[in-house]
Amino acid sequence: MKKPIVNSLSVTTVNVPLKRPIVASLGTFEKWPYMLIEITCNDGTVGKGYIGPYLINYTPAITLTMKELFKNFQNREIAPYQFYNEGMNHLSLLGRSGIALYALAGLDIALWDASSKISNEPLCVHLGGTLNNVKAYNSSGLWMDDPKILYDEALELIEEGNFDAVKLRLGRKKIDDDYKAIENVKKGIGSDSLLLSDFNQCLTLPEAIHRLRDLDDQDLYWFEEPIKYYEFDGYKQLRKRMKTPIILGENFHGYDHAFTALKNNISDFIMPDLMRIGGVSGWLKTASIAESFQISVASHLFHEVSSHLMRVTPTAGLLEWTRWSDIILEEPYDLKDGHVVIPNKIGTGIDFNKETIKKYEFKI
Ligand code: SMN
Ligand code: MG
Repeated sequence: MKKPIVNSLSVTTVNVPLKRPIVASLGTFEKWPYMLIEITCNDGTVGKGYIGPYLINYTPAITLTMKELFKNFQNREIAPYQFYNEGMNHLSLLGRSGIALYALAGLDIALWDASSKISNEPLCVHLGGTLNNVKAYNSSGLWMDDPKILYDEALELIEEGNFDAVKLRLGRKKIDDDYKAIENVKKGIGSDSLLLSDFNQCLTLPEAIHRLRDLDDQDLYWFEEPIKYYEFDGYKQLRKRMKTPIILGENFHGYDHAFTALKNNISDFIMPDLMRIGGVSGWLKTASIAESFQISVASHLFHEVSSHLMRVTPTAGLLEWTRWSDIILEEPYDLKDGHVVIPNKIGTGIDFNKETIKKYEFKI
């Protein structure tokens, strides 16, 4: 049976305001860049997807890379997984990571959306799964702010979607301020909720040994990225020393990186990032790798497509949810009892908000 032909690509970049600025050790962000990708096929199907590559000034380079990569797939019958594998081989010449991989991921996400629309089913069903809600945690706040404001914010985050899990950023200069932050957030969320923590790689190994040992009895659900993401030996040491599970993965560039990390036993759980792992195809490979190591998979940002992927991830854990993408979408996904509701629509159900594009389009 013939499949529709992939015709054209459009990439639009927006730089949108955040309701709560991100104050993290990796930087302060008042705005967040999104690249909106649309791929049109000759039957009129339009596959849509987005990536969020952190640094707005690099988006023109990613757009050009995407356009160049797309030439390899243009005028061919749509085949997302085939295109991804060819794309990764092609990228060997540039490096299978960084902005080249982000570009391939953006194309891959839009191609899978188109392919599930052509099959007339939601993405998770197209991938062989079933439609259901996905358990999530609220990651929209609790930044490295003054611990005093965190009680109210924690309450707000729980109430936002009847959540029972939130994530707090840690690694303040003084450990007492981390303790205060934990205490205030715990008061806000109550004893039945999970408290996750994220250090955003801000500690050296000796600092992490001290800080994590001190916080090891705080009943935190996980310690995320305490040290630089590539310090595998350090992660192994921390895992051996701490009771609290260690997680990383948002900085895995591609499934091969995830494989090396798991082979080296460096974490208890992983959290691939849809963009950095290489889109839907990169995620699927990573999910199989995690299954073979019997490691639970959380997600990082991009909750819309990630929620579909969690439905076909055998060791799926918690989905990360934020409000940041609401502004670019025609209809943000609903929340129900701490779960993300995958809409019963064909594809991913992602449609871009034209007003937002008009107002926040980034042009060089
Ligand atoms: C994070 C993600 C994006 C920007 C800042 C911080 C964080 C997370 O590492 O895991 O949500
Ligand atoms: Mg993180």
